[in-house]
Amino acid sequence: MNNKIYNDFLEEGFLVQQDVIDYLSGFSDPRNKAQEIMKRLANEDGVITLTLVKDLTDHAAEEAQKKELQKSKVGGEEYVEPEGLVNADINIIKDITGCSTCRGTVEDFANYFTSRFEMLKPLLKRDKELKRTVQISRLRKMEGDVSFIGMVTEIRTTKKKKHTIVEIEDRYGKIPVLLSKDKFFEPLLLDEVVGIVGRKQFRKDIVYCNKLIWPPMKKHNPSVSSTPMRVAFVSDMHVGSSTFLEREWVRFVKWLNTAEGKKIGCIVMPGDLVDGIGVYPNQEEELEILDIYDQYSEVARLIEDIPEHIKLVMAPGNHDAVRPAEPQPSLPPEIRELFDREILFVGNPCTLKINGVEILLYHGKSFDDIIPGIPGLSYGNPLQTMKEILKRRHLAPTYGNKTPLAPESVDYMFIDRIPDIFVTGHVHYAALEKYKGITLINASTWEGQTSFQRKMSIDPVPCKVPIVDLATGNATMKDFLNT
Ligand code: D5M
Ligand code: FE
Ligand code: ZN
Repeated sequence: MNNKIYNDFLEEGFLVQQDVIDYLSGFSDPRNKAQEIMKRLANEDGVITLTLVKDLTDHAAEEAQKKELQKSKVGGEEYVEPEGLVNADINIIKDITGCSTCRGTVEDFANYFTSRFEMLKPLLKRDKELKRTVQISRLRKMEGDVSFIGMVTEIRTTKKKKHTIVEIEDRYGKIPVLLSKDKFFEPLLLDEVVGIVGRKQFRKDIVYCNKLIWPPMKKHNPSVSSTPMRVAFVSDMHVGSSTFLEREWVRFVKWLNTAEGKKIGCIVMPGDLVDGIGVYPNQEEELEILDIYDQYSEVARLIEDIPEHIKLVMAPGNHDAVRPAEPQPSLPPEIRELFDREILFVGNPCTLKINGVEILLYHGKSFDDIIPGIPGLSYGNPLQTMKEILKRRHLAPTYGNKTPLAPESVDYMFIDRIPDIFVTGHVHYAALEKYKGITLINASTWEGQTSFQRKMSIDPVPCKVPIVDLATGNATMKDFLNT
């Protein structure tokens, strides 16, 4: 039976993990259940994971139960939730917290890169020009048109003619690929996985590239909440920093207590809650609070007056008290216990659903590698960097430069699901845009310019709050700096 279910998925073009097959075997009619799931996942790309399947099966059961309950409440009439003060229904879809298996061994690294490669391969294979790819080790004996998939392990420029040569590697081989300076090629990042279409001469150990291929990305059809729900995004508070903007923060919390503000049902905080200790040299000169626990206790005090019904989701960033290697797990118990209200602590990155609307949150540390790696990107235009991330289906394409990565056996930084909302922080900017059906957000900061940022010419845009109405998909930005 298990093989049959597996083949059913394969026939429809889905790659499925073994634990999904095991899970489905527990249903009375597993093949039927599998068909039902495939129908609902028609727009899904990548590997079908157990979390995804469980989410679908649980959600369907929950919806049916809710409908029944609502019918009984209002005698068969359609039930409408009252506006305001509604509770957000939050589901975690993907999060490393509690699932880390890596010990940093050589084997872990090998598995990690294989996972990155294997996850991207089926997405790239959807492009018709990559239908007949070959393993790189077989290229040596080939000539004429060739196509293959591999990881960029080196980028260099030829001395005289200034062409670009990239080394492309798969599990079994490696080959240089020439990108002629006379042709336009979109920039490549080190360690990213990409498709190559080119020409090869017999016995010449180089491929002349005609085209680089990234996973296709069609326009996304975003989900909306069936009940009123607004979510605010608040990043990079940096509590403890001497430039923390407390007056503006208090203004924001006061607004949350107005009739308009109370329509917010959830605040998502994608990292750098505190400024931390020893994050960069001589940081203590810029700190108001010198103890990490005291910094979190101060966060707890600052959120005290946020209305009770507003759910808070907190993820860590590179200044927070968890391992710096991404994916980062959620804040540890000794920090959590400093908060006396209920908070949903999640990892970084994290995929979650709020009232059925899928949000990918990522603090954004990899911006520090992507921005210098791609000509034209800048700290003042984070949304462009987010588009480059989506294009590569990877939150941190370059390994081990400024972005520390933990070699987990499954690549948590791979974007297997296109979110409805993609939110980042880190660059202390505020921006909002709809892109291919996805709401892109960079969620500002509550820290004024530091001397480090002055040296780096980083001009923060603080105290802005992006707000998304999940029922309509409308997104706005509220300013608490100049009001
Ligand atoms: O990051 C605050 C700002 O500083 C943000 O714009 C990124 C930038 N930043 C942080 N670290 C680096 C490095 N190593 N190189 C270049 N730019 C950087 P925060 O994470 O809040 O300190
Ligand atoms: Fe920050
Ligand atoms: Zn940061």
